Amino acid sequence: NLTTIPAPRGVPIVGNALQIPSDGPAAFFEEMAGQFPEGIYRLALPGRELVLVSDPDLVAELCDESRFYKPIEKPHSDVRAIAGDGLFTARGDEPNWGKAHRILMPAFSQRSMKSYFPEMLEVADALVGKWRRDEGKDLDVVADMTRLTLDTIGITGFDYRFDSFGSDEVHPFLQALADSLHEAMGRLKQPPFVTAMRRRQNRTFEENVRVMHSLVEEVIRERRAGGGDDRRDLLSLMLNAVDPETGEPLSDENIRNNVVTFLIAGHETTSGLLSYALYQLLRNPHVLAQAYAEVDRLLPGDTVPTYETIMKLNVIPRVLDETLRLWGPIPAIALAPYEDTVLGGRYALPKDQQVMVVIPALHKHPKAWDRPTEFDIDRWLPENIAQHHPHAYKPFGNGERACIGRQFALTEARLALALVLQNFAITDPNDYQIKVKETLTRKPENFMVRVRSRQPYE
Ligand code: MNH
Repeated sequence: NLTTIPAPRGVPIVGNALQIPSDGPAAFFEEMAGQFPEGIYRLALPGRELVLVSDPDLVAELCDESRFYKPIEKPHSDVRAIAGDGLFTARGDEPNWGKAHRILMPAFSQRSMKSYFPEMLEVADALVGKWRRDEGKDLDVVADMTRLTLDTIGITGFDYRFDSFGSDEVHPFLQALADSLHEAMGRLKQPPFVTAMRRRQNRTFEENVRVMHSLVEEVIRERRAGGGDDRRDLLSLMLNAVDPETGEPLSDENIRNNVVTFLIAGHETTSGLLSYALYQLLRNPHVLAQAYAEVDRLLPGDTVPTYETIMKLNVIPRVLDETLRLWGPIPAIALAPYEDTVLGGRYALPKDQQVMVVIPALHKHPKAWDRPTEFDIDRWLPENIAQHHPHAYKPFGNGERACIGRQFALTEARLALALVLQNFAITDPNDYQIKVKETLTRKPENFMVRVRSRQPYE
């Protein structure tokens, strides 16, 4: 009673690789998912096969951590050239994953979020300041949300000031990151011999990695040189704490890799989330009105938000939850079986077969979601959450390899959105039609808004 996993037609040797558009695979994976009502299909890529799953019941099986692990294959294996054995690209059986995970977990507790709050507020205020200066002009939402999230993880995590709001230029770290991620993602559909031949691109890739590594090594050197370390941030934990299980500290190289990892993972996704959230609010004026009403009630006039106020928000968190359903910045997670296994009672998977969960298709699967494409924040009222399919919503991944920064991202995003709405009336002057730009994550490309201050001028 085993069934073959359905597949679209391909061509010899490169299989389906040529069908994957060069500007990124996520939209293609989602579109193909729509053509296979089974909720599972496979693609042939040079030298390997990929299984793609969007059915929530099949995803539920994949999320069983006793059967499946997170494999470090393409694209993770190419991103590993940037982030090494940092948390995101470490293999689960590498001792350095467990060590860093245990050492860093306390830095993501609710208590830690409260301690980061003043710095999160300082950066969010810088965003408001820039938008006040730019009132009436077209504002590049992704660029400014990226300034916000990069500066926030820089200051809270490492006491490093990118000062992105002080410059019109893209920070060299970000340029190197964008170029190297583009290269890493491009390798997804290249046979290894083609990658090896691309000498000039490979040299540029290495130079970009060096730019990022040397900035991070400088940050670490400065902290060490600073002597007495009274901060309780990610960097001080990594430099001073020992793993409760082995009693060992992190190696210098692993610290470097984790600082790189947090600078990247700590900003790319949250900037996408905030950008898509504004996009959704502008397209759903009744929800925008609810969000304004909430902000005007909890933060009247120019009230300065506290951590406690942000935790009282109710509409804005649901806006973020629903944005993550429709536009989660990470469009796929990868899993693989420890042993030969059978999925859904009918699809044979050999040991270590890479399976991708096609998150945008899962998040709109008709088995799990009514009116799947409708932006409805009431899905996230507690009584409705209780009715959700338990494995149809994975914006932060799964199990122990799920996002460590979830609370950090949500705290930062709630605050930023609340402050923006407290201060500005927002319009979409160009009637923006969404176009998605894929890097490792996805973001709305060329999304411009205009703002008008809601606050009296001093
Ligand atoms: Mn985050 C892993 C989504 C914000 C740091 N993150 C993941 C994964 C997803 C994810 C999905 C699992 C990836 C995989 O299975 O390969 N992360 C998000 C989203 C946001 C986000 C949608 C914002 C919104 N992430 C953040 C922030 C930080 C962070 C903010 C840090 C401050 N994330 C990580 C790290 C991992 C990760 C580190 C890897 C965790 C591990 O494997 O141990």
